[in-house]
Amino acid sequence: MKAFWMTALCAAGMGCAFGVLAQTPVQWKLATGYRAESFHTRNLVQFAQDVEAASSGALRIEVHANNTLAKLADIPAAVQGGKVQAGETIMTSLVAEMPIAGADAVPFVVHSYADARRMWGLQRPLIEGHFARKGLKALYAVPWPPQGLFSVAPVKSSADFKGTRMRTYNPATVRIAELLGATPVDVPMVEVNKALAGGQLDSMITSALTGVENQVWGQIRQYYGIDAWFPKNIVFVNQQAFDAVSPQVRQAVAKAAAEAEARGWAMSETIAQDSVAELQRRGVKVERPTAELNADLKRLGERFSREWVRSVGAEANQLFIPYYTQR
Ligand code: PCA
Repeated sequence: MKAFWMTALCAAGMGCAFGVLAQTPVQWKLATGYRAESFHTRNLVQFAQDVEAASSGALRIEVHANNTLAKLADIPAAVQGGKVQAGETIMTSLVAEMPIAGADAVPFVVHSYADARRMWGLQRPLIEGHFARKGLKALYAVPWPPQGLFSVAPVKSSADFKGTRMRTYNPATVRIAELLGATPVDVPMVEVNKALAGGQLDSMITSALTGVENQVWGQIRQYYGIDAWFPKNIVFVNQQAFDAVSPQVRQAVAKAAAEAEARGWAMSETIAQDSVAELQRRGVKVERPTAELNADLKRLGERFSREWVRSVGAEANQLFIPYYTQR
């Protein structure tokens, strides 16, 4: 009861000192679908520690990694329904409910971390609006390293994909597999190693880091650094849970989130380079795509882009027009 009144007073903006709250800490569970060792999760744990320190223990965020609390695909609904207070997901998994989140996986729009930053700056208000309408508060987003092409055999042109099996992780990769004439095989990030070892995959488009985490060198011989897109993970909290903590704690969360975002982008960029080097050390051939493959992929990207803008409508223009004009 005491906790309830303190929370109510704090929520009403009655000014509650951290000292008082420290006796009745609030706890949020935060679910993620990625491994504990993944840089996104390490960044999340640091975020949780920063919040705890900055709020003098008034808010504890418990990070549950590796799909243990909720499966990656179920995390947004779990947070929306209040089963879990906070979560992390990959934004491109949200396209059914917020098509603009798919901007992250339109091939060959973003070519560098600087481009990705500019894109996020334009996309952020739209994404925040969609989250708010679902009763969620978006906290921060961090990109995966650029997406490259992994293959068990050398690929010379798009014709080499015909009749092969391509690992997919979102609607965009499914469409790309279809456009290449490959069979899409949906495999969660944490099961890529098993699927490869089981001989279920011939290729995939993902980050060099994901290749390293899944130790793909047993089967994968080739990595082409095509930098196709930079998908982002987004961390969010149930708005009611957020509103139930004091203004000072909310401020501590916002500050730690901004720091986590800056830290995460820097980590991603460093890890992008380290991961390619690690693939090479492990005997994966790191090559540029042939001119023919490159041209095929660019054509595919343009087609995907046209389809995407048409299906998303006004919001796509709200994002792409300033993206392409304000350089
Ligand atoms: N790794 C995740 C998403 C993007 C990435 O680089 C995956 O492959 O599922």
